[in-house]
Amino acid sequence: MTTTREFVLTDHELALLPTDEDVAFFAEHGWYLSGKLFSDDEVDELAVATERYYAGERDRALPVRPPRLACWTPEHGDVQRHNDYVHYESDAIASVLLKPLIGAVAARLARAASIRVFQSTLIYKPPNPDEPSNIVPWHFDKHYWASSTSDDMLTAFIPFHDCDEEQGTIVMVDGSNTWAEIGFEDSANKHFAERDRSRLEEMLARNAAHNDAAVERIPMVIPKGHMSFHHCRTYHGSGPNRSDRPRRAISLHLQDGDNAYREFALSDGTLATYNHDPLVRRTPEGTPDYADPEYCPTLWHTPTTDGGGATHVQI
Ligand SMILES: O=C(O)CCC(=O)C(=O)O
Repeated sequence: MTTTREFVLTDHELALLPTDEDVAFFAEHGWYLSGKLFSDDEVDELAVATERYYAGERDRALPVRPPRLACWTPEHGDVQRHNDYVHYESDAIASVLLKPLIGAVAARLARAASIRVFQSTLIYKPPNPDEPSNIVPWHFDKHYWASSTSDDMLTAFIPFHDCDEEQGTIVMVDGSNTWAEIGFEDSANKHFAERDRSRLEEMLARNAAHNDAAVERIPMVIPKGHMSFHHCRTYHGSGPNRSDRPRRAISLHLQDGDNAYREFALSDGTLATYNHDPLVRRTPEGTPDYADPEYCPTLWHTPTTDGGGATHVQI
């Protein structure tokens, strides 16, 4: 499935790019609330496409099931839902989600020339204040991405509606992206749902103290069509959904163009892995290729021509 994508922004979109001050803010604080990157119609289209996904519609299936795939199905019941690789499995989702403007915003924030998709996770928090699975404990994403070389990866959290604390919006720990880390342990490489929550709370408190920093929680109040971005070392989490509506969103995880697979040894000598590893094509060196356009399409490539002309990239 090779297509040609044109990387060009309209004047309206150019005005939505982060300013130099926004980029400096992101570097210091580890989060950024964007302008309205999707129209209401685009968000509604995305929501409809995800309803069809939940109803079982797929354009293709993963050829193998990776070991830590998030894959909610109705048999799991009314718990928090996570589904990975939705940009791969559903063309209707991909056609809205993979909007170059999102990549252009991410490229500015990461100070990168190009941005590829790393993962997309469809998320649904049922409206039940007592549902324990709705709580997302404090964590940062680089822990899951130990087999990636980049320290500049980032995530766009994209709700399908206005999203506030009552609905259990994502909450950032301000400035935690700049902290030095202590106490890294192998279990950090596991998804938060598989880890001991009290250990995660304790890890955050210990790391804050080590950095002489307070834990300042910043709930992202996100209007429809806007999205929050966070750096891969920013601690974040989220609370219960106390509203009468489901909290619906996609986390679009992004990698800068330089990111590649690396060997990262865990304490027992085994290598850290990511779900892509059994799926993506191999590099000439025989390692997983995190630039495989099937799974990790290019979302944005900054034009290099002086006149701001469009760049066309085969993906
Ligand atoms: O769903 C949430 O509240 C958190 C999502 C998350 O952890 C992420 O986007 O990296």
